Amino acid sequence: MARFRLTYFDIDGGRAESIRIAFHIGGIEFEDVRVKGPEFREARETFRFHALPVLEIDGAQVTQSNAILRYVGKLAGLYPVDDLQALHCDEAMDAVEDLSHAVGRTFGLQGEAMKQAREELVAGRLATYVKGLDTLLARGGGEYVADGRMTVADLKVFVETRNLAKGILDHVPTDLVEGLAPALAQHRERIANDPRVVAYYSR
Ligand SMILES: N[C@@H](CCC(=O)N[C@@H](CS)C(=O)NCC(=O)O)C(=O)O
Repeated sequence: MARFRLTYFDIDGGRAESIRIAFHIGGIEFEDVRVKGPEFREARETFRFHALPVLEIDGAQVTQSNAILRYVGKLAGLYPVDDLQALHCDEAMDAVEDLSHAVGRTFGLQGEAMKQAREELVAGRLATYVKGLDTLLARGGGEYVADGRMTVADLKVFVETRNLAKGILDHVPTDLVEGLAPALAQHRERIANDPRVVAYYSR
């Protein structure tokens, strides 16, 4: 097996979290490099697109969280072989990326500007994406996004819906998902309680 080194910020969430969980579930050894802000700023230009996550495979750098997640998902048996199910997986993963970008645009704002931006976000893009993800879950049969089992798409959706419920985003109600899409909130609990995910968090 190749030597894997995954670099991301030292947070329990974000764009690398589903990749870390997938590595763990697959029993694939990897170096889990967690950087803090100043370290990132110092090393920023060494990363191809000056952003994280970055995966090094035998020293060669690859970027883009969904591309990496798909790759690790294939290695870990968490990505569908069937092309249509794979498409359904990709759709959910890319939708979560859109949602992350929308939330990311409100970072760094202060006071009233932050409040206004977050309220608009909650009523607009967040509501649209939470409801949209709910329809993807319904299409997958209600329990999982695709393939009738837990895949990397479920991990990615779970990390995002859990993030929304943590209370770390000012002006975003922690029960937003429950209110708009109860089945998606149940999905978050289903994935959180999956023994493989429980094992990751209790490692
Ligand atoms: N399309 C990229 C986006 C990567 C990205 O924006 N990463 C953020 C952290 S989640 C970052 O490194 N931000 C720091 C910066 O841009 O200075 C991906 O999916 O990996």
